[in-house]
Amino acid sequence: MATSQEQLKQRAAQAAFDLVKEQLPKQAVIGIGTGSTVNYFIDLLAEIKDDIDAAVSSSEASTARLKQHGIPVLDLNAVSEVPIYVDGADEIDEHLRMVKGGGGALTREKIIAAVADTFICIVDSSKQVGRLGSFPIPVEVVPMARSYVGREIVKLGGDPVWREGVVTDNGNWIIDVHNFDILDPIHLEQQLNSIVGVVTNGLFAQRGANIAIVADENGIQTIK
Ligand code: ABF
Repeated sequence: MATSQEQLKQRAAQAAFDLVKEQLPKQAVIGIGTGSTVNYFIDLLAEIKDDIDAAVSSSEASTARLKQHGIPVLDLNAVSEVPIYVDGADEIDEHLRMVKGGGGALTREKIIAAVADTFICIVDSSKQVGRLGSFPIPVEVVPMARSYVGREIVKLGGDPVWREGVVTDNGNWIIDVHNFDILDPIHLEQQLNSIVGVVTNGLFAQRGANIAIVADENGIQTIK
């Protein structure tokens, strides 16, 4: 019987857990992303909670799950080093550049990724793409700038759709941008960042993952 996507997510999370158990320094602070694949990782992390100091978290949802397991969650401002950050993605290419933010947590995810020494991305193989952008690029915006940012995105060749009804953990709104033809993800990430009113965009290309753990039918691919 075919392996379900949920089983593949669990498989990726297990592989990341095995790697973290081996490589995370004792009593370190670990960075935790957001999403269903990360949730499997959080549930596994509980097994070694006595060996870690605490976590820093990319969303209220992940914070709640960590605390349910009795794992302390610190404010990032109280932490000077995050050796490892574990997070999922909506798309990842061969250069370990990603599209993230389908879950709406892109800003805090990108902040912890910036601080972390090693970003381990855990995905099922359906997330692997040759070119980023089939998944609409999430852009977190200050609410008052939504229409202006939308107009600027059209000038860049994208089709902006307001994720109506969604407010991020930071109190902002999200625009999902369809149909970008992304030849240079780093350049587009920089262009989106420079639009006044944009808080964060979901292209993680300037700072991609260091390691991708990809679960497929045959097992695990670890890409560096
Ligand atoms: C998160 O991982 C988000 O950036 C992205 O949307 C999500 C993927 O979620 P899932 O693991 O549930 O597919 O970091």
